[in-house]
Amino acid sequence: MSVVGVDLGSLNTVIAVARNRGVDVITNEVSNRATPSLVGFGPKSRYLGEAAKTQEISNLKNTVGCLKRLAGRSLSDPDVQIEQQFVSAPLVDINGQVGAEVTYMGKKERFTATQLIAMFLGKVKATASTELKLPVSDLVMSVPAWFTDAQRRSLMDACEISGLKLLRLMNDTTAAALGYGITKTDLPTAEEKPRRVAFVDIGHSDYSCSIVEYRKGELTIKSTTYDRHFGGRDFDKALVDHFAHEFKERYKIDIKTNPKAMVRVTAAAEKLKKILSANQSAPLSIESLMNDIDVSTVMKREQLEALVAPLLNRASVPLETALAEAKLTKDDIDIVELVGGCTRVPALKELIHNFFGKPLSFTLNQDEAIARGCAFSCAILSPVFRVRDFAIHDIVNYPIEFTWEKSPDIPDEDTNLTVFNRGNVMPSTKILTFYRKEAFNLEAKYAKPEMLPGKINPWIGRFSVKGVKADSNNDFMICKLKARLNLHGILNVEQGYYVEDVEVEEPIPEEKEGEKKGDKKDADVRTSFTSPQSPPQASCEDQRPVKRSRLEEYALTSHKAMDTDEKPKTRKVKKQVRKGDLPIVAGTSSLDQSLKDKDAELEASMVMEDKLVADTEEKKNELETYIYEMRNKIDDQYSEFASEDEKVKLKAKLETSEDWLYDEGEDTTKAIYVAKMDEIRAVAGPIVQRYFDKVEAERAAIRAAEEA
Ligand code: ATP
Ligand code: K
Ligand code: MG
Repeated sequence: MSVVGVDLGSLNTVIAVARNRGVDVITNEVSNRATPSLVGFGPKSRYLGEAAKTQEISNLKNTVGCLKRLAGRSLSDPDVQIEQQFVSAPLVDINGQVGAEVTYMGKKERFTATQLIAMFLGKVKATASTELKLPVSDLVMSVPAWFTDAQRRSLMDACEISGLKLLRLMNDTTAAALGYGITKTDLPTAEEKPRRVAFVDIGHSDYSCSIVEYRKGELTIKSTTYDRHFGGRDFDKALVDHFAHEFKERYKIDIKTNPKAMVRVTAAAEKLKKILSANQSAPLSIESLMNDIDVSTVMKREQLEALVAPLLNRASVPLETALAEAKLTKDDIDIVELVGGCTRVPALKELIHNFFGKPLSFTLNQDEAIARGCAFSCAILSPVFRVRDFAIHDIVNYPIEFTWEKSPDIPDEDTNLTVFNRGNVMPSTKILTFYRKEAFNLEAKYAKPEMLPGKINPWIGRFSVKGVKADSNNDFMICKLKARLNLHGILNVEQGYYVEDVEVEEPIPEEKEGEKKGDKKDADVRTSFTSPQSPPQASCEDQRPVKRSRLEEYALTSHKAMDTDEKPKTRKVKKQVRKGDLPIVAGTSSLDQSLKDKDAELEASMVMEDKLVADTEEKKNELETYIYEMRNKIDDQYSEFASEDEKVKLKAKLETSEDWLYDEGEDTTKAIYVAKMDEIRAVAGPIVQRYFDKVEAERAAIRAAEEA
């Protein structure tokens, strides 16, 4: 079984695998350690990753990038309109989901963002499996911390469609933090002051900062903040806008009217930007950019900095917010670690350095840290590896509330409750308690839509609780629901059951007598919901109860047994005993299983199609190579093993085969290439055989001589 970590970047995707007691980043089919996150469509097959990049300029309308940023979005989302500036294929609406329209195998086709991501992940899977020489299934993948439930579910569906088993969706900076911490042997103990590290990740499209506290065997994310539209591509765009203007003035060409020219200038701008990270000035020149005009220009680093001043001016905001939310000051931060390609920009490095007032640390590989962290996480979660456990306490970024219809039996019941707050630990489970006499529904949604990216629908899910009825006294059923914000950062109501109050007599634990703990226990039940993972206090108490008056009736009143004998002291306690399950029917933004199965089937058939095209191409190449090889050898190596007549015949065969290859054989089926090869082999075979017989005879003679 494989253990794989994937950093799905908006520009590049990095794949790491756990093996040989370590984690390695693997290379793809052209030996690159990062693969372009691109999907392209052609007349016969798809182009995935590197192939899509190679075809990009000649296939703009059918190439889709920024894949993950489209996940879980709708076309009308203003954020998607921003993405369209960076995606060359036209984005379209597909039943409320954004997708792309492309020409594939000669036909106009539409694929949802989820399908497009699944296609790309299929390539990731193939790359990993080629490298590991194993079928790949389990993986941990990274995601921006600011992704919502719908965005995360889209990525999860994509994994399923591509036949991958996602063990965890991990926030980008959390993955970097895990990679950093898991290898450290000198972390403070539980009693000591934690080590505090700020991780700053600025990539191609977004910027995140997490403040992380480390103690032996665990990390806790204290805050994660972000700028969702801040990255290398915004630098590139500023440069392109500048050059578009310059070229209009100087060369009288308008590159904005020419998509190919735009792409070429964007590529050149990115290169120039990178050179400016190490140099004070850099040239840019492109031949025959438009209307046969060559362009060339030079830019200084300070010019670039002036062009991106609006970005630089807001670059410290995520850092300030991160400290404020972690309730820490700059002096509390021990180490500042930078990851992501864009943190190589000197102006940003300087800004971050000045902000924290301490030297920056680059102990992590900037481009690979997140993928490595994901692979570590996968190793922790996978049964095949034994890894020192490392606890990861992530954080809730958007508050989540539940709403429900008022119970007809509780006229003054509240109808909403915030269950997860920003800053709460994630993953976590909360138990919600309802008093009901009949089946009911509840909905989960983000409590503060204004915090969400773009115009993402705050709705998370609808949960119908079945099997609820009044008991024989026409009294309420006490319904308990387990709401879990899970490892992926998505919300589910995982379980429903009902309980009954039963009075039991129990010994009073000596040490707890009259102590606070007893009170806490009461609080546990008195409040409307509690978190089994954190002590039942503060946060629970702070929440508004589902319905205070009802709850008080059920409040647990523990009291000492009244007898004053020397007998062991006992008390009567009302305990809630689980009596049975309540089925829950959930509707979320995940795809219905039937749709997912359909997409998975389609994906599998496209994979087969691509494989057939690739195999056909391979057979054609083999044939071509064979023809050239035989032509060279027949007058050389094989010359003495063929009669004149055989030579003439073979050469004629090679010539007609070659002609055929450039004519009707240019584009045919795998079977025909194989047949053609067999035809040549039939003629060449006896000659080659004689050659090998001779070689073998010589070898045998040498062996015999040695043994003699
Ligand atoms: P994201 O995390 O935003 O989804 P990503 O993970 O694909 O994107 P990275 O690989 O971290 O992004 O970074 C890519 C960006 O970093 C590109 O814009 C690239 O041009 C930029 N970059 C890489 N090297 C340098 C450099 N030396 N100087 C300036 N920018 C650089
Ligand atoms: K990346
Ligand atoms: Mg990234």
